[in-house]
Amino acid sequence: MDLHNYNIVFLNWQNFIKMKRYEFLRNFTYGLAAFSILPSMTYCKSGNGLNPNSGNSINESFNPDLDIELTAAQRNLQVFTGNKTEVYSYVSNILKAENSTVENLPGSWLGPVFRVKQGQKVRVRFKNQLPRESVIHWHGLHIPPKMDGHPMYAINNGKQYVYEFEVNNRPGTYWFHPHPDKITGPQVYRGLAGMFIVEDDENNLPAGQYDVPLIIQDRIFDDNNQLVYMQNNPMSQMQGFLGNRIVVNGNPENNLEVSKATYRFRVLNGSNSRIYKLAWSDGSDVIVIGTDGGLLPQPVRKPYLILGSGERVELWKDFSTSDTGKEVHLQSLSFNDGSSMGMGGGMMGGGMMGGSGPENGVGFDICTFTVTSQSGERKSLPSTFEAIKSIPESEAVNADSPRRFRFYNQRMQWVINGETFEMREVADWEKVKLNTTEIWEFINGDNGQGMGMMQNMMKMPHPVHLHGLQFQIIDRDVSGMSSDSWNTIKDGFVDEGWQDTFMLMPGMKVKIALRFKDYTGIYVYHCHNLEHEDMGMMRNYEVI
Ligand SMILES: [Cu+2]
Repeated sequence: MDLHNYNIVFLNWQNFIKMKRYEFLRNFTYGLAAFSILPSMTYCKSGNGLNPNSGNSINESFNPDLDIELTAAQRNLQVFTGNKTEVYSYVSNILKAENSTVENLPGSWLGPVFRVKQGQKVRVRFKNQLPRESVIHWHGLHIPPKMDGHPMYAINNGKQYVYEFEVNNRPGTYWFHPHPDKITGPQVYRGLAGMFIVEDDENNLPAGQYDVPLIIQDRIFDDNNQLVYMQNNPMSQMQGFLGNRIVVNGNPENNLEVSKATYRFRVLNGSNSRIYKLAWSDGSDVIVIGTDGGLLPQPVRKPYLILGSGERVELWKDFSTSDTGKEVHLQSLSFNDGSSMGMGGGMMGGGMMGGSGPENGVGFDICTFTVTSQSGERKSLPSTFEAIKSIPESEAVNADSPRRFRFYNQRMQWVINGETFEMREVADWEKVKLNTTEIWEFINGDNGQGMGMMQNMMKMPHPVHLHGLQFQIIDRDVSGMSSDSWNTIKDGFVDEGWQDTFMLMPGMKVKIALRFKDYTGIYVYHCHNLEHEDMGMMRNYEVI
C-alpha cells in the first residue's frame, strides 16, 4: 500500500451548506442571544503551583528493551506542492530496540508507530522543543501516574522528561499524544500523535504489510498550505474543532493502494472532535476484530460503526478476491449526533461560524482503497479469539449505588458534575481504593434541575476517556435519547471488549466496570473532544 501519493481530497460541502442555511437563519436570533453570554466564560484558572522545569530523569536500574528519544519540535513539511506546511512532530532517535520496531510515517506529521510486545520495558526520553509546555500521554496503557502524562508533569521548552514503563496491557492498538493543560487540542492538531501497538501472537491474522494503521483526522488548510485552528474562537471551542478536509495517517491522502489480500486495519480516530460513522461503500459489513483494549472474543459484524475521538477499532477487510482496479471507499455515513447548541439545534454549527468544517453527522468519503494487480496473502476470518471474562457486577463495592458522573453544559462551560479541571484537585467523589472494583455511571445531561433555558439547550456528544486502565461497558441506557438521533447510530456500538474511551451521546447513560489495581495516585478522566477537554471538561480521580 502506498500511503504517500499526494492526492488531494476536498469534501463536498455544498449540499450541507444548502441544507443548513434554513436552519441557520431560523436560529440566527437565538444565536445572537447566545453570543452575548460568551464573554462571561471563564478561561483563566489558577496556575498549578508546580515547577514545569522539573522533568523525570533516567532510572539506571531500569533496563529497557526499547530506548528511544522522542523530540517534539516544529518543522516544515512538504504536504502539498508549493509552500511547506508548518507542523509539530515527534522526531524519533532510536538508542536501543530489541525485538521491537519504531516505524516512521514518511512525509507525515504523525508518528512514529511503535510495535512492542507485552512484558517489554520501554524508555522514552521526551525532549520538548515546542514553544509551549508539553507532556506525553500513553493513551490506553496501564502504567503508573508519573508515566501516564498527567498535565502536572508537563515540561517547558528545552527540558526532558523520561518515561519508563513495562508494557503490561493486552496486545492491542494504543496511541500517544500531548496532554498539557488547556493546550492539548492545538498541539494534537498541529501534528503530535503516534500509534503504540502491542503485538499479539495470532498467526491467523494479517501481519506485516497487511497490518496497517489508519489514523483518521480532519484539518483545515489555508491558501498558503498552513493549518488553521481557531483556538480563540469561543464558538469553535464550545463545539470542538471540525475540519473540512480528511487526512489519513497525516497525509491529505485519499487513495490507498491495496493488494489482493486480507487486511487488518488499525483505525484510530485521532481527530480533535469529529465523530465517524464508518462503513464500506461496497455494502459489506464492517467486521470488527478489536477495540481500544485489543481483540474481541470473536469478530463482530456491523452495518456501520461509530468511532469517537480517541477510540480505536480493528477492522478485517478482505480484498483477496477483488478485481484489479476495484475501488472501495471507507466512508463516514450521515447521522444525527443529537446535539443542540441552542434553540432547535445547529445554531452554532461549525459550518456557519468562523469558517470551520461541517458538523458532526454530515456524511463523506474518508479514503479510497484501490485494488492493484498484486496478489497477497489471503486469510480466513477466525471464529474466535481469546475469551474476555466479564467483570461481575457483584464484584463491585458499589454495585447498588454506582458513582455518577454527569457531563453537561453549565453557563456556557462544559462540566463534569458541575466542576472543571483543577490541576491537583480531587473531590471526595473522585477517590477510590486500590484493589477494588467499582461501577461508574456516566450521564450526558444535567440532573434536570438546571438553571434555565440555555443550560438545558446545550447538548453535545462527549467521548469519555479514563486514564490508567481499561474497563468494560456493562450497560448503555438510551431511554433518555431522542429517537431521531438513536435510530441513526444504534447499530454502531461494539461493547464486548475492553475500552478506555466510549461515546456518550446526548441523553445516553453508560455504566462501566473498573478494577483499580497496581498503582496508587492521580489520573485524569475527561471528554476526548479536545476543545472540551481544554475548556476544563476534565477531572482527577485518585487511587488511594
Ligand atoms: Cu465533550
